[in-house]
Amino acid sequence: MTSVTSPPRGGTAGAEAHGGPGAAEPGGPEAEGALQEAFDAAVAADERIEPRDWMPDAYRSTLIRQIAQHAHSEIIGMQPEANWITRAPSLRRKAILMAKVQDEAGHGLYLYGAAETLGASREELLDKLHDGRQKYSSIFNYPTLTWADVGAIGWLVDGAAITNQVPLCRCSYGPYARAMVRICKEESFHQRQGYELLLALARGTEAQCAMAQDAVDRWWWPSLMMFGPPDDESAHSAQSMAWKIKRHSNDELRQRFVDICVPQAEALGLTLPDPDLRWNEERGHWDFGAIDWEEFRQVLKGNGPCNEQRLRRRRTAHENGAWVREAAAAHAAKHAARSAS
Ligand code: FAQ
Repeated sequence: MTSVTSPPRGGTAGAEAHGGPGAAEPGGPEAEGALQEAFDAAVAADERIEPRDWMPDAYRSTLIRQIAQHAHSEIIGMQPEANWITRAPSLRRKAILMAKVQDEAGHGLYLYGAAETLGASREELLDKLHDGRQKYSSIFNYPTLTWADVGAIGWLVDGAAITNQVPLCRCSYGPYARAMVRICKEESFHQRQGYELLLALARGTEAQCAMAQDAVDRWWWPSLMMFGPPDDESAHSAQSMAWKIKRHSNDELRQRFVDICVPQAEALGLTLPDPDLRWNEERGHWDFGAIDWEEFRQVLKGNGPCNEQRLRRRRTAHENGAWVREAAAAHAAKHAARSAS
C-alpha cells in the first residue's frame, strides 16, 4: 500500500512506526483523519496493509487477537496427534505423522512472526496463552482415543482449517495473508494424508472400518464448531469483514465445509453422524442438524475433556525449554558484542 506510507508518517521502523496513539504524527486530529481515509481507501481497493503503514488501533488489536489465537491453536494442536507418533502402525505412517506435527510447529512460528510485525512480543503472547487470557481453538480439547483419530483429524480438522484459511490468504494485512499461503499448502497435504488413512481403514477389516466410523462420529460436530459461533452471535465478524480480515462469515464457511464433506464421506463409505443431513435443492446446499452450542461454550470456558491437560503440558514444555531460550539469547548477545567490537 503506497498511499498510507507516504513520508509524513511512514519510513520509521520500531515502536513508533508500529503505531499506537503516536503513529499518526506529525499533526493532530486532521492528520489522523487523513490517515484513516487513506487506510479506508486502501482496504476498499483491496490493497495490503503492511507493518509500517498507519492503521487504526482497533484493527491492530483485532489482528493480534486473531493471529495469536491462531498461532496458539497450531502449537497446542500438536498435542492430540503427537500422542500417536510412538504407536503409528508402520514406519511410513510414523514418518508422515512426525512431518505433520512438525509442520504445525512451523505454522505457529510463522504466525507468531506475523503477530510480532504488529508490535506484540512472542513472550507476551505465550504468557497470555499460559495464563488463559488468550484462547486457542476449541477442537484441540478433545482426546485422540484411537489411531483412526489421526485420520479423522487430518480429514476433518485440517479440512475445516483449510476452508477457513484459504480466504485468509486474501486478508487485508500483508504478513498474515502471506503466512496463510504457505500454511494452506501444507494443510492441504495434511488433509489428504488424513483422508488416505481413513480410506485405508474403511477398506480394511470390519474392526478397522468400525474404528474409522467411530472417529468420524466423535470429530464431526467439534469440527463444525471450529468455524466459531453462529453469525448472529459472532461478536467480531461484522467489523472483521468490513476490514477484510475475514472474507466470509462463520456460517458461510461452515456450510461450505459441510457441502465439501458429504460427498467425501460417501466416497469413504462412512456416515456423517447427523440424521438431519439432507440435500436442499432450493438452496443448493446440504441442510444439517443443530449444533450443540452449549458444548462449545463449555469447551471455551475451560470445561472440555482435555483443556486442563493441554494447557498443563504446554506450560511444562515451555518451562523445560527455558534453558534453550537462555542459551540462544546468550549466543546472540555474544555475537552482537563481537561484531560491535
Ligand atoms: N475456538 O466473533 P467470533 C488448525 C471465539 S488452526 C475457540 O466469531 P472471530 C490447524 C473468538 O475468538 C485452527 N474460540 O470471533 C491445525 C471470540 O472470542 P474472543 C484455528 C473461538 O475471531 C490442524 C469469540 O469466540 N484457526 O486447526 C472459536 O471473528 C490440525 C467470538 O467469536 C484459526 O484460528 C473456536 N473454534 O472468528 C493444527 C483461524 N470460534 O477472542 C493442528 C483464524 C470463535 O473475543 C492440527 N481465526 N471463538 O475472546 C479465525 O478465522 C477466526 O478467529 C474464527 C473466529 C473464525 C476462529
